[in-house]
Amino acid sequence: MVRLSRRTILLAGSAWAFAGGGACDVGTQTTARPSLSIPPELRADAAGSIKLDAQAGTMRFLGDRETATYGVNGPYLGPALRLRRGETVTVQVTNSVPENITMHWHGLIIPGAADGGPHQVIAPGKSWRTQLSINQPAATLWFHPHYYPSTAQVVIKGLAGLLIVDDEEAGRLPLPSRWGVDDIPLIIQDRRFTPDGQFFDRMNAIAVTNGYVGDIALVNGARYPEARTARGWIRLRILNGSNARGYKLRVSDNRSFYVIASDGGLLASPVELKELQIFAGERFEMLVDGRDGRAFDVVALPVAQGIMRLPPFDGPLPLVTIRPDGADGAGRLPSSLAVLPALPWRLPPVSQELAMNMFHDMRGMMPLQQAGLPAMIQSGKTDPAVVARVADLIVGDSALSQAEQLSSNGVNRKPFSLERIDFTAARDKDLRWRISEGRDRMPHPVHIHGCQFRIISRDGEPPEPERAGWKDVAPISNGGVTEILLRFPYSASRDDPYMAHCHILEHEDSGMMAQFTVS
Ligand SMILES: [Cu+2]
Repeated sequence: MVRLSRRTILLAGSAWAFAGGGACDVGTQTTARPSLSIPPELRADAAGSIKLDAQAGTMRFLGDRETATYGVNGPYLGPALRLRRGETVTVQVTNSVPENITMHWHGLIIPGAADGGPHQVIAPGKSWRTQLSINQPAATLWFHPHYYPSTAQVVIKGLAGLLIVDDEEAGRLPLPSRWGVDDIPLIIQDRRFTPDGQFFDRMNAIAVTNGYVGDIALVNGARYPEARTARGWIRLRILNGSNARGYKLRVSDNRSFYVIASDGGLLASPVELKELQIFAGERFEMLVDGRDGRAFDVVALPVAQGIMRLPPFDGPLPLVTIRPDGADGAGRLPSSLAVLPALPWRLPPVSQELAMNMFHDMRGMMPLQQAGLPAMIQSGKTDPAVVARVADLIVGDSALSQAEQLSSNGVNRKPFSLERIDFTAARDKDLRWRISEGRDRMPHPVHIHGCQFRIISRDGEPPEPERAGWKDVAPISNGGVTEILLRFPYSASRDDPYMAHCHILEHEDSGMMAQFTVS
């Protein structure tokens, strides 16, 4: 069950135009469709080493126009790293792009020195070698740069990839697991292009307040691609790799799907849903029954946040078509998946508060109000004049100075500083943290490095069943409070601290991040 706040319902109102079955049966259109590209799997070589090269390239996202891009071992996005529990690998990341980056292993439980946070800078032309010892359950994780304060811009250009942990327990389950055949990765991102076909990217007041607002959805780097898959149960490994946008996903013919895993691994048992909300940085794995061989689309429905409801996100938007009409698949849906430790009956006291703050949100909200956006959302009808005015603000509002950018947002009333350790957490101990939001009414998907945690409660209620397993992103919204139970098995020093931050990358790059040591 997805719980709806009063405000969500209010905003949804009559604009909820989704008409149920068949409304998105656009998969049969005859124009040429791009094939879904499947990122190649990359395992450690015989010497236990993996080489990643962040490089510049070009892609054609829009017909014949070339867009300058970044990618890892390719022009856009990267390979799917596959690591096994118990394995230790050496990763060498080379920076062949003309700006500073880092490489962060999002969701991997590793010491601060290997984490690839903002302190582990890889200058252009340089390499960074680190060891990763894998000791956590099978999960769909990902990697992306984490350089402060320009993570957003390099992720927009394409620096991100999947990191999949495999283990014996998950391997014993009969889940679909043939990569690209019945085990399909979907990296969902939104983008906006300039008139000359380049990625739009500007840190103005609209962006640091609302996050990046694209007007095109890409899946694995293509617009509305299609995939031929095995006929049978199809596993979709979904990464919301968007800078800011959250999605409410549905399958086009209204068939149920079964969520089997959250950020950090398998759930206890599958969760049957018709709709799944996925915030920036989150991953879910789901199984869809494709035994009938009928094509279906994964569709994005409008979300509560007004600016994220601009066209084409103002109605059901098909993201990708899956045609399960190949050879018979072998996977199936087990009734139970993994043993998740029960939350302790007696919870530890709250040892850390993390309040997400927006110091100048009115600077980014007022112009939208003046442009008539909230009124349009309330009316439930898309008004081209309002859409044009808001689009003018998104692209036309001038960039903030760096000083303005870095002081726009914060955690616990302070904008991020690389020089200040914000707090210390105890190692190897159950900890309870309380994450909250001010009065800005923005969703903030909060990511904590160095651990996988469990959500104790969200606004006083238990988490949705699909968020009751291992998580590394805790969404908070509508002035809410989320409590989490976490444990750090490794240390993080003053030189290599862990980060706790909002995964809206424009918030992260404008101060909504804190750093902490573990000892
Ligand atoms: Cu945020």
